[in-house]
Formats: sequence, C-alpha cells, structure tokens
Amino acid sequence: MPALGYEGHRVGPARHRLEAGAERTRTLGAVTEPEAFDVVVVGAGFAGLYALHRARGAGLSVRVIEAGGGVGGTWYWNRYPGARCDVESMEYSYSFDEDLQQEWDWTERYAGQPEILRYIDHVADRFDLRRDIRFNTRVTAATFDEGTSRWSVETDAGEQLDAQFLVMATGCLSAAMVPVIEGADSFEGSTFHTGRWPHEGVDLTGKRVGVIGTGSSGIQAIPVIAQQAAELTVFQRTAPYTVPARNGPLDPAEAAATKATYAELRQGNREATAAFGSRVPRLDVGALEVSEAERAAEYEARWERGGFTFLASFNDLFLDADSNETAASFVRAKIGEAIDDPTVAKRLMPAQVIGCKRLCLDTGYYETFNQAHVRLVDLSETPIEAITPGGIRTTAAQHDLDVIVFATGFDAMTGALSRIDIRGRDGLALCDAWAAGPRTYLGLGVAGFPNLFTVTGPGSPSVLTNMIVSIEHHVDWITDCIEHLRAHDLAVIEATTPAQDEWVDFVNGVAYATLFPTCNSWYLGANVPGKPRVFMPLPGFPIYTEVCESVVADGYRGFTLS
Ligand code: N01
Repeated sequence: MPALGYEGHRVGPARHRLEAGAERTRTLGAVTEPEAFDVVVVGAGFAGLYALHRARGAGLSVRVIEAGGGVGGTWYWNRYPGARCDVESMEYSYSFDEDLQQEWDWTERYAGQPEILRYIDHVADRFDLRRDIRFNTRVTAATFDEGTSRWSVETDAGEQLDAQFLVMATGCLSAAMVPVIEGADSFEGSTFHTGRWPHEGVDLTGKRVGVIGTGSSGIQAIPVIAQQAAELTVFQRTAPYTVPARNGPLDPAEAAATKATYAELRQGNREATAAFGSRVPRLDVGALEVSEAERAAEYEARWERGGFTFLASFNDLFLDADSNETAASFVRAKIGEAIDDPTVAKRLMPAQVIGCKRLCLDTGYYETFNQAHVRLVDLSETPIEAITPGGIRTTAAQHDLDVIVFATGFDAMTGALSRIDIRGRDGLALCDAWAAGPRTYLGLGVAGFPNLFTVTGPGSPSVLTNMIVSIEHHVDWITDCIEHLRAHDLAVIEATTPAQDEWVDFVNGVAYATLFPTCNSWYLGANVPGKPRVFMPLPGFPIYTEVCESVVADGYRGFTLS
C-alpha cells in the first residue's frame, strides 16, 4: 500500500500517548517451527470468536491471532466515554445458540461498551474459546505457497503458522485514523484517539478538552466529556445528522417477550434491508407520496421512538433526493429547536443528503452546545492551521487545550487488511491487487488469493447492516464451504476473475443507483487521503444472502474448486 501519510502510527512523539491504553505486543526474538492448523483466524472480535466456534464444531484445528489483550475487537478498543451500540441490545447479539440468547440479560435498550465487552467475555468463557486464541500478537504477513496450497502466517512475536485456510476477521472499523496535522508533535498536552482509548480511563475533570470529529464516536463522547471538562471545544468539519437514541433501562417484561419469540425476531431481521429493526418496518410508500401532515407525523413518531428506524420510514429516502430532503429538513428543524444560539444552530445543520454518511444516534448531543463551557468551531469556515504546544490554531484563533481527543474515525473496511502484507499467487500483494479499490467476489473471496476468506469484506453488506447478523452469515457460509471441500476431497477454493469483475460491477451499480455516493463518507474511503474513491459495502442484506445461497446451490458458481 502506498504511504497514506495519515496513519495513526505516524504522529511522532505523541504516538506513545495515543497508544497509552494499548497493550504492548510481545517481541520475542526467537523464531519457532511453524505450527500447522486447518484454519488460522485473524482477530478475536465477534467474527473471530464465532469463526473459532464453528470451525471447532466442524472438527477443524484452529488458531486465532489477536492483537489485543482480550476478546471483543472493536468493543475491546473503543472505550471512549459514552461508547455504546447504536443497534438495540436484543438485536445486537449472537443468534447461533438458543441457550446463550435465553440466558443473557441485557440491562439497557442500547448496551454500553462495558456491557458488550462483558457479553463477549461471557461468550468466550461459555464456549471455552480462549485456549485457541493467541492474544497480544499481531499478524504482520501472510503468504500463499503455491506448492503446498497453504498459507504461511507471520506474527510480530516472530512466530510462523501454517494454515490451509486463512480467515480474516479483522473488523471493518479497526484501523484507527489520526490526521497528520502540522505541529502535532509539539503539543504539550495529552492526545487520545476514541478507537484506542486507554483501558484505565482518562480523568478529564477540570481540563480544557478539544474534540476533533463529529461522527458516531464524537457524538457519543462529546456530551459525556462535557460533563467532566472545564471547557470543551468541538472542532467540526462536517455537520452530521444525528437522531435521539432514547436509551434507557430495558424493561424485563419486554425482554422476556422478545426472548419468547426470539427466532421470529432474528428471522425478521435477516429479511430486513439492514438486518435489524424488523419490529418497526419500513412503510411501502415514498416520502412524497403521502401528504405533508402524514409525513411529518411519521417522522415525529419515529423521532420520538428513537434510533435508526427514523430513516427506515419511507421506501425511497436513499433513492430520491427530494424525498431525502424531507427527512433532512425535519432534522434541521429539530436542531433549530434544540439550540439556543441561532448562529450555533446554523453551524450544526448539515447540508448533505441524510444517511449518505452513517446516521448517528445520540443522547443529549445538541443540548450540549447550550452549555456555557462548550464551544463549537466550524472548520469549514475556519480550518485548522496547526497543532501548537498549547492547543489548536485555526485560521481564526488559537484554542488553548490540555487534551486533544481525535474522534477522527478509521481506514474502514480495507485498512486492517492493508496493514498486513498479504501475498497470493505469484507473490501478488493484496494492496497492489486493490490499488484501485477493493475487489472481491461476494465480499468473501479474492481472485488470486486461494483459501483466503474475508468476513464482512468489501463488496458485502457488512457496515450497512447489523454487524452480528452479517458476521454470522459469513462465518456460516465460510465454515459450510470448508466442510464441503473436505467432504468432496477438495483442498482449494478461489474466486475467478470474471466472477469477481462481475460482482464489483454489480456492487457499483447498486451503490450508484442510491444517494450513498453523493457525499464524502468513509463508505467511499473519502476520509483517507489517497484512498481510491470506491463505494465499498453493498446495500441490501436479504438479496445478498439469496445470491450467496444460489452460488452454493450452483456448485460454488464463480469459484474454482480443486
Ligand atoms: O468516525 P467517522 P467515527 N480534520 O469517520 C472528522 C462506527 N461506530 O469513529 O465528516 C477535522 O464517522 C470527520 O469529518 P468529515 C459507525 O459505523 C459505531 O465517529 O470527514 N475533522 C468526522 O466528523 C461509524 O460511522 C458506533 O468532514 C476530521 C469525524 O472526524 C464508524 O464507526 C459508535 C479530520 C470522523 O467520523 C466511524 O465513526 C462509534 C480532520 N483532518 C462508531 N479527519 C456505534 O454503534 C476526520 N475528521 C455506537
């Protein structure tokens, strides 16, 4: 991958502060004999744990390699104040084991990060998963040997592993991004990235805190940081759309009722476009096909209910700019009502299509800006010039700070893969194969990279869905595929280039029929300077799963098996 000049690891002396919470990786000098496995899984988040569980169940030998010191992936690293899931707890959980889903009790409508981490720790213990996971170890390289048709995997601990199948469960939002800003090394205060928050927490009491970034992480962190900080300055480059989450304690009776019909809810979600929210279905009508009063009532009801179902109201909000504008202007009006100062309100009102950047859910976000110690700096008017020893200097003013929080997001979907030197046939590097943007077949396989599987890879619905549903679908598909190969005495599966080309065209076709590509989102890689502008996920979970099933029914159409 060409140098991006924008990586979290490129912030000079501040690096140790950014990674203060990250557990150190081991640097064992000794090279050991490669241990051989049927499957090596990279990552022990929701995807890696389920991949391990399924592979074990299929009688395969498995080793999981995890950079963190514990399980949880995104929920292990993202410990920033206010971190919480945007999908409701009863839906954001594994469905693969009936006893597991019956015995676990969520306490809130949307689970906070600590509770999700407790859940995934429970899963790891319950299924005795830890004994096959190597923690505090990062995979640095993986090379396909055409002679043996096996993968050689290297880690930063100096180990080599040998595997028939390599499953990349590296997460779509795991490669943290810290922008390169002039003078960053000179800052005398502390810096943190939301996605690498110190495990011991950070006491911001009495501090002058600056937050750069107003995506989902920033929006969750800002109201909580405001409660602690003496002064909070929010540096906003693009105003986001956010709707109230309306979080609260989960009613035990409601939870019990859900559990009584869990299978129905899970199935309903699998049939929903985004694989969640099936209890509040989309109306089968366009936004402009109803009267203004009906439209307003629908938006109001969903605003009051809280959550993503706001955008699952009318069936053309992602397809028709005029329809979309009705939802956008509804939210802008809400911002106007919530904010006392009309100038601040105007700066908080987004102009882009609603939903083309990931919609945010918040708890008290807008109200935060009515507090006297909270200031909004609109970087679209006055960009950052430099980080100085004392804070951040924009074209208009110097802002004195003790702490800078980077809520600046991730090199999404490809970042975790491109940070590993993955080499397929003829030594081809994955980052070269993807130089013009990621190319996969079904988001599961890559031509030229046999026996490599990407869980929720680019070209699959992944980040446009409830991730756990997509993860379970992919892990099931991959494990079934490996079992099929074994049952038929086959050793190698590889996506063909024509099938991959056709798939990439299909994904582009679907994406460009929507309004998604109309703004600079991380879905398009637009947040990473130099990253090719390609819409990476595929909208529409149910249609996608049908395609995956038909591929299998047609004898793994588009793959070669040998
Ligand atoms: O990152 P983001 P995130 N100067 O990329 C700004 C998931 N998630 O960590 O919009 C100034 O969305 C950038 O500005 P702009 C979820 O899928 C889920 O918040 O590019 N500003 C933007 O405001 C989410 O979408 C949950 O103009 C700069 C912000 O930083 C995804 O993770 C919670 C800048 C980055 O926003 C990523 O969310 C949290 C610069 N140089 C996250 N560079 C839950 O489910 C970037 N920005 C709860």
